Amino acid sequence: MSITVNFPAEVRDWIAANLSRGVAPQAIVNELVNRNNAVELASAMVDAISAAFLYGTPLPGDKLEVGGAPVSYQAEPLRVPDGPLIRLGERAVWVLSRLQRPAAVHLANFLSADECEQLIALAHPRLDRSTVVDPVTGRNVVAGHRSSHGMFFRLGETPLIARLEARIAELTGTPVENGEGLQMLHYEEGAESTPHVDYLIAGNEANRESIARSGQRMGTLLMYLNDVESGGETVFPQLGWSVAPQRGHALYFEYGNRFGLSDPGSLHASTPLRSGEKWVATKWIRTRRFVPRNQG
Ligand code: PD2
Ligand code: ZN
Repeated sequence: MSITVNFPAEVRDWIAANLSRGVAPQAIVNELVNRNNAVELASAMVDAISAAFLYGTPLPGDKLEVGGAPVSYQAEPLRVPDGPLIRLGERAVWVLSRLQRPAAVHLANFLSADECEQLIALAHPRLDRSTVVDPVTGRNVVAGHRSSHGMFFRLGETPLIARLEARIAELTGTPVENGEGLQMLHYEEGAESTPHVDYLIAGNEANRESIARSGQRMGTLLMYLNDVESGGETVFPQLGWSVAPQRGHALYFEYGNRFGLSDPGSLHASTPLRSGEKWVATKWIRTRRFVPRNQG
């Protein structure tokens, strides 16, 4: 049986702020108990915010259900066509493997060698330290979890970009306009991307605004633009699965389901590059049309 109790906004925001800065959930529960909350209520409040962070759902409102069923993520099948060969316009793309959770497909021949080289040539002069939106100010800052360099193309910026975006839309069964601008990443020796999820956590205002403008991120397509000799693999630590980059290959994985939950099992990283360089193009896909900041 569950009961519904009031959840004051200031308590909710205090818990969210502490979880965001890495305070252990149990320490937050202890502090709430020290402030005269029953341990069951303190645990339920911290669990509710932790679940919102884990599953990328909105923070709870001013009511809290105590003793309800625990949340869990149900994976849904990809909209990617079946079979070992997928025809996307003129292009024949080969399926190397598929995975159920997170729903994923690993592809060969998604891009031609010429397309890979053109993307690299267009991006090279525009590279900068990889950035993310600062949780507090909402401004772009150097990304703590990535030591690569990167840049973004605008949607449909060149005929090549537009052609690739149409191919991605056909593969994923999502509209072109749901895609964020294509991001190019360049890793040099030692560069990595530490474990993270790509969906947005509603623990800060910048992410809440982004989700309100464009919906949550629901899928990521990684396109590998060069052969990598050593290191630089995309790994999924909770699965023990790793994908080695190879020119023209792509990895598509989805982590959003129709109930608005995101899959924490999609946690992934790029291992430190041991030699040479690594070029990747990333397309993040939203549940709705992507509206960049300042264009809402
Ligand atoms: O470069 C990669 O393999 C990689 C791994 C994890 C890129 C990203 N995440 C990303 O751009 O989000
Ligand atoms: Zn990522």
